[in-house]
Amino acid sequence: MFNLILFGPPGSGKGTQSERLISKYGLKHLSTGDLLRSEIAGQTPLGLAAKSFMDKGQLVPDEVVIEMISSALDNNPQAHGFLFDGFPRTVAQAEALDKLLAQKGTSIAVVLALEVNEDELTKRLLNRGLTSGRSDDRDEGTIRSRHSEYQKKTAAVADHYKKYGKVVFVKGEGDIDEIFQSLCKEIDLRDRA
Ligand code: B4P
Repeated sequence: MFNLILFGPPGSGKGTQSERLISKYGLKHLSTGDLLRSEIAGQTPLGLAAKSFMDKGQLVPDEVVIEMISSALDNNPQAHGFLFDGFPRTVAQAEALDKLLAQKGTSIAVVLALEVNEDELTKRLLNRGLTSGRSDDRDEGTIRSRHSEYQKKTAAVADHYKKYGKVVFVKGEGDIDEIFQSLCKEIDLRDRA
């Protein structure tokens, strides 16, 4: 089983590159952002609770997203591997993920961290907000809050996996196909058996 985390700040290209990577490598895509938006669309109690955090650019509480990922892992026993997109976003989430994977006799093979400067991130998200219908992409203040949540709570996740030598930084600016090739190169360097 080959499990990877696609890591990076909001707007760094995680969702964009995940689509391509899952199709090339046959991994099961687990995006907590997508899972939460689907709960919101279904107007479930979880979705309604999550929306109030997401609209403010804040992280949804750890216990909510950890439970979602735990169910998703249990519901996909046939998967050859998972691509985690937008998860883990706190050290507590990372520790919970490591434990869940260990219970299944597997672990994270690599964390691919996309690097993009903040002005470019803001530009991309405002641009996506013009067409996506996502309330968290429309307002520059909310986007800045998302960056600040990232700096305060999420950046430390890279340090957590650095301890195990699992983090590789990849330039996330420029041509989408070239970034994809850089990510593939890192995956192909690792044993995917
Ligand atoms: P997510 O859905 O994970 O969204 P994101 O980080 O904003 O987007 P992503 O990084 O995937 O976007 P992409 O670059 O592909 O999270 C949304 C919210 O959900 C969070 O703020 C939080 O509230 C909540 N949440 C999710 N997971 C959570 C967790 N684990 N714990 C707690 N809360 C959680 O796309 C951005 C734009 O850039 C697109 O328009 C794309 O076309 C463009 N783009 C991509 N690559 C480009 C390139 N190379 N050049 C130019 N444009 C590019």
